[in-house]
Amino acid sequence: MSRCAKCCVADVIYACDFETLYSAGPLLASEFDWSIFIMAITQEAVLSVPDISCEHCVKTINGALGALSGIESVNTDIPTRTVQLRYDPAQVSMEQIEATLDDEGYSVAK
Ligand SMILES: [Cu+2]
Repeated sequence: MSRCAKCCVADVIYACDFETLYSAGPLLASEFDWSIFIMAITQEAVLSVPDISCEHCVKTINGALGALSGIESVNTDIPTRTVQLRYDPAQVSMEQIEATLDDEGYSVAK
């Protein structure tokens, strides 16, 4: 599903609940909870990576994905062999994420 830029902006405004913010009166940028904004512009994904087996894998994956710009958070889990991540699709694509994992020797199960 691809959405136009206007839809994305509208989504962010809606998700940040700017209506409530405006009715609450002036607010300094330092007082605004920017995590809401980050949650609104980023996407969450859970990737199944069957080759995750140990702490070394966790370090490698977290390091490689964490180095990409647009990756907000990475959480690699050994028991479930999954990589949970939050990323900004405007900065990094799922193709780039999968290619990075591939370069490290991990393929994503479909
Ligand atoms: Cu390992």
